[in-house]
Amino acid sequence: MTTRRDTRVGRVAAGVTAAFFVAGTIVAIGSSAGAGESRASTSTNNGREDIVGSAERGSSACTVARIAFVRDFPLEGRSDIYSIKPNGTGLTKLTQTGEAWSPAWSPDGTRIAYDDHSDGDLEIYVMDADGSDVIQLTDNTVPDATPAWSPDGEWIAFARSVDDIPDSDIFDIYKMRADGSEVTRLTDSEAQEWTPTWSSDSSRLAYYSDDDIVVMNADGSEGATLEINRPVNSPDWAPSGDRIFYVGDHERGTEIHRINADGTGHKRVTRRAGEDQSPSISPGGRRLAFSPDWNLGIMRTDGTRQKTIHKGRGDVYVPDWGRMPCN
Ligand SMILES: [Ca+2]
Ligand SMILES: [Ca+2]
Ligand SMILES: [Ca+2]
Repeated sequence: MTTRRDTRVGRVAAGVTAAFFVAGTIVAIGSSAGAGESRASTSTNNGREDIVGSAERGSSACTVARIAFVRDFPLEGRSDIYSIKPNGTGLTKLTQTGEAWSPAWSPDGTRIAYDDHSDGDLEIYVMDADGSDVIQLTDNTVPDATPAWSPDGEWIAFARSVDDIPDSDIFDIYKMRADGSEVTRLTDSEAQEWTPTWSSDSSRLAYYSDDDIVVMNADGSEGATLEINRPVNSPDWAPSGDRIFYVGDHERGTEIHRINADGTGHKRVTRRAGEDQSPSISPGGRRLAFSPDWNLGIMRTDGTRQKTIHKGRGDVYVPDWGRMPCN
């Protein structure tokens, strides 16, 4: 099975941009917050980890948990990035282009990297956590997608399609400095490779490669495919324990799994008919955000206490759990 994220990358890579762009232009008139905004949950429990202070990370800095995600309107061909508190309140629309995807928090929680199709191919941008001060990092005619900020703040890994062939799905993994300089190619293969994710010490990367997950050093060396007996996608490297969470295809939908970065210790996390997509581990490491049936959910990393925190018009994709400095 192909995930809809895969489909979208493929669609963009295929250059099917006319309808996409026209639709985006039309709906831009009504690009303010959709009807779903008013439906944010009023739940106020689970606040303990939402304000993460020194207990979990050895830091005295006050931070507040925040989940960025994409809301996609497939019939309108429009997608924007929002953020929300893990208790389902405080929904905020961050982008207005209708072409944004793949939010990725900076480790200090002040910035969000993302990809956007506004200039005719995908480019990587960064914005402040409130959506202001947008800076474009890549500028070319090939797709640049799925950024991931290294935990040390130095690098942004991403995927780039290396040729101008409109229907090419050949993406490789790159990295660049967080200011867009020092673009460095890390892989060179015929595979579709995207959605890189960093190890907590910023020394290694895992990424999707043709329905597998590959782990390599952050300089591109020693790439090794994890032996997993099913098609997989959407790896997310947990901040502790050297574990990688990912999505596996099953007969009755998709499930979230985890495995150690050395390929040992596999464990299935979800057991639910329907789609469970896009795991993103909380900075504290105890919970994860995910997309159950295209809504926004959270649960503990052992699969318990599953809860849908946001439903709205459109479909939810690619949540990224970050933490913002307290004001
Ligand atoms: Ca580009
Ligand atoms: Ca461009
Ligand atoms: Ca499932």
